Amino acid sequence: MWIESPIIRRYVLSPRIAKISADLLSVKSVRLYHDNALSKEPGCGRTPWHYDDHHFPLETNDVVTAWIPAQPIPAAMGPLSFAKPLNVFNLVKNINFNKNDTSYDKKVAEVFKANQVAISSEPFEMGEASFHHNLSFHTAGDNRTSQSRIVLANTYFADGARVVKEPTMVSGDWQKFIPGVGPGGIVASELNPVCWPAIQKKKI
Ligand SMILES: O=C(O)CCC(=O)C(=O)O
Ligand SMILES: [Fe+2]
Repeated sequence: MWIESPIIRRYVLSPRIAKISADLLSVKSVRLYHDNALSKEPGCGRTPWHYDDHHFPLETNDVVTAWIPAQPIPAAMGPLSFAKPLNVFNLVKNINFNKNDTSYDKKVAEVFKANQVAISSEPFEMGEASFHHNLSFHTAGDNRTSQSRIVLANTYFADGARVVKEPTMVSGDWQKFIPGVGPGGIVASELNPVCWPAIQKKKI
């Protein structure tokens, strides 16, 4: 979207959002992996528990997604919710997902109970934003309102990261987001600009 829309570009390349991402990762510089519009329509079901690592073919764990609602998100609209602490992903990484039933959710609930995992689920007011690491285990409820739940989610990563050697099916459209760079290459295509530090505009 950021390539086509000047408004979205200002948002996606925002030094303020990118600096928060860099600070959270404790890295000096971040680039954009991709932007994303997530519209959960009225009646649409839950976002199953998952962490994002598998979706990004980036050979680094310094990856963060800024998930920013375009309207308030009350509990009934399915706010993004997180399992805490960050290392919960270790407890769930071997549970197999089954798209035909709720066995995955049941096993996750068992692991949470056995390990006293805390779930943080809060509505978002207008202007509130959330940032999640690529290993953060998260979910979102169904949209039980009559309005679309629209969110813009930008994913940033530490400058210098490479594409993994063997991207998988789950890596999705990665070549669209990193054009001209193959497995093992440094992720620095024209679609992965440095968003922090901000490039100084030269005065002429
Ligand atoms: O918006 C959602 O329901 C899920 C979003 C998500 O999983 C993500 O941004 O990583
Ligand atoms: Fe996610």
